[in-house]
Amino acid sequence: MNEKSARILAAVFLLGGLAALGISWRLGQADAVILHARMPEAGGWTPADLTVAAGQPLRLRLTSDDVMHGFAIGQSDQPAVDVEPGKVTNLTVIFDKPGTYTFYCTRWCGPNHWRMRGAIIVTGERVEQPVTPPLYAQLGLDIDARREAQTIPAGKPSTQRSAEIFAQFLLPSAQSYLSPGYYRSRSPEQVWQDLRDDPHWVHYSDLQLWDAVAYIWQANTTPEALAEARSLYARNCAACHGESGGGDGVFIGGQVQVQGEAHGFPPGYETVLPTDFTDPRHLLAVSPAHLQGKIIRGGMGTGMPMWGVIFTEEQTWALVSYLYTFQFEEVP
Ligand code: HEC
Ligand SMILES: [Cu+2]
Repeated sequence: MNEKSARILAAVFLLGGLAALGISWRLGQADAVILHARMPEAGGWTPADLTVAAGQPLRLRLTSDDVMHGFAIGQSDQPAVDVEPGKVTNLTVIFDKPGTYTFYCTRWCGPNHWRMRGAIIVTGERVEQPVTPPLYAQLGLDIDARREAQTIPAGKPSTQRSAEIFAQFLLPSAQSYLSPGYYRSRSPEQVWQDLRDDPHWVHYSDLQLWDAVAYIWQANTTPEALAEARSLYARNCAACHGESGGGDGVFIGGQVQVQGEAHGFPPGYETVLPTDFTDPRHLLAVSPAHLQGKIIRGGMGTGMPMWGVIFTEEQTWALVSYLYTFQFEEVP
């Protein structure tokens, strides 16, 4: 309903003697927050912090002062809405749980688009929840250490190739290789080495063992998770890491420029390029726990954004599985 017809409706109610309804409608408009979107260089979201009580509606009137932006709330089911220049998008959201939620821009509005974030502080009685640290922290992994695989496959490992090798996984001796605890804490290269050192697998060739590594990866994901992650990747990661994972996304030219400046260095100084996920020496040397840790925490000044406040834990694991599709032949 547009504003004009709402006003007319309210007037009609007033005439009908329902004054109270008209007043409450007016209050409803008055407590709406006007949220302006601007490119990060021009200030990002204004205001950048919003506060609302749990269970209370937060009424937003979203508008853009420059280009097309998008609005979404991290770790919520709220679908993203477009924020168009010169237009107002009304949105009402209600949070049941107190806490701090991150809202962010969903349209690639410029090279610093991913910096366009704000916070919604939801007040209320907090139920103390035990916090489980992410797996990389539990394992004490240094996710900033450079790693390089010494052993890489001669070709792309495939889960399609050999029925014989997969029959092995039905044997009790191979079951522990399929457990999430094992899979998540080891790099593909370490898994390969474990199999190579296992007397049960001694008759298999190096490439067959890589196929087994791919099988372990596939057993720890689902086609649905990969499909969700593919779209998350296309929307949130491809602009830097590249559509096909090569680290050559369309925003890289601009990003390298802003990198140094953002940290007070001259342009082009201290730049880190996005990881090339198609490089087996790199991706096969890092475990799912490492990749998830990087996604959650971000790159500490390297330009890799922090996604922990945006995605759910399931979504981060799905993204991790998806990244290995740049190394392993995909599930048909
Ligand atoms: C603004 C550019 C940018 C975007 C967007 C971006 N990244 Fe990155 N990413 C980087 C840069 C730069 C690095 C390398 C520096 C580093 O490792 O900290 C990196 C590194 C990583 C690493 C670390 C790899 C390793 O082995 O240490 C992972 C994993 C990763 N990105 C995943 C993602 C995912 C998943 C998304 C989307 C949800 C994403 N990135 C979006 C720039 C970006
Ligand atoms: Cu934007």
